[in-house]
Amino acid sequence: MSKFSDIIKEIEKAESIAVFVHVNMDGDAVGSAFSFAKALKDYGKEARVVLNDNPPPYLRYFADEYVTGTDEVFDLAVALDCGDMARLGCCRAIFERAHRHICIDHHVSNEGYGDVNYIKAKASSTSEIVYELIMDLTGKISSRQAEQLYAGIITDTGGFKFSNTTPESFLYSAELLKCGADIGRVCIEIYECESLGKLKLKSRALDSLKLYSGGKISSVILTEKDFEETGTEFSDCEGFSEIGRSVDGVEAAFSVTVKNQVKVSLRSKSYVDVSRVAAHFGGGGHVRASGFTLPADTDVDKLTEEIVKMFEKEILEHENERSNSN
Ligand SMILES: [Mn+2]
Repeated sequence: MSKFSDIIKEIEKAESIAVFVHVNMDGDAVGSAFSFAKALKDYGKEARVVLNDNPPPYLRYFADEYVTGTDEVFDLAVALDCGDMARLGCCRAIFERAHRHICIDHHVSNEGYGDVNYIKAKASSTSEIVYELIMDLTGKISSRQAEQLYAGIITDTGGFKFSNTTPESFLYSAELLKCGADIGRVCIEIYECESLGKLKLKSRALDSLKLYSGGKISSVILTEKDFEETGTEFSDCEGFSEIGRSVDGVEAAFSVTVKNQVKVSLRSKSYVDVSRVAAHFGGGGHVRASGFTLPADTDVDKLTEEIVKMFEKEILEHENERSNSN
């Protein structure tokens, strides 16, 4: 794996730098991208954030200047929090057109598609890596950057609740607080600015909840109709994949969202490696949180059956291993 010094060398050589994130951006994507772009500017570079889309409402507070398309050819393109090039979406061409490429990420499935790759699967979030990188690059973090990075850490760790939380998640958060982050404000922006439509969509998600395999597996399914009737967007179901996992006794949960395409999120509580199941469908992610996308005309019932079967197999394997070791 490359080191920060390799990344800094590339930054030094470049004049114009563009920062990219994954489609369906989340708090980590937005937080790491804008705080990093600011650090690049502080370092004397011309830096720009290039997004696929406008950030969803709950992340708007964390966004600074960005573009959603450009003909520019950048000296250096930096992809943050993006497990593979396909997830750059329509920004992929702009990324590929740049002269040099850096990939900074924490997805275990990332094979490294840059000239320089810094992939640390143990990091809770890309924001955690970017915090370290900024400290090496400029050694300073403004209160604004601190709020952006803190947003990235708390969204990817579920507010320090998920098992991907590291000692660094806490240590850096403490540092970010010292840098002037208003963490109360950050939480209000992310968690307490829900639209009525989003809450109604959540109620539909709860209604759709189903259990399988004696309650070890759960599903949540949202259809085009649910979005239409509640007047919501895809980004409004952010975080819903955790609903199924929160049920007592559930080990593996999945959510299927039908909106222009079929988006599946996989979650597990303590032992199922959902990134393996996601990889089977051409997706990827983390051990406890992964996902994949399929075309809109996918047979959802059949897909549901397939996922349940794969989860059952993973659960059974684990139970066999446990009884063998006893
Ligand atoms: Mn992330």
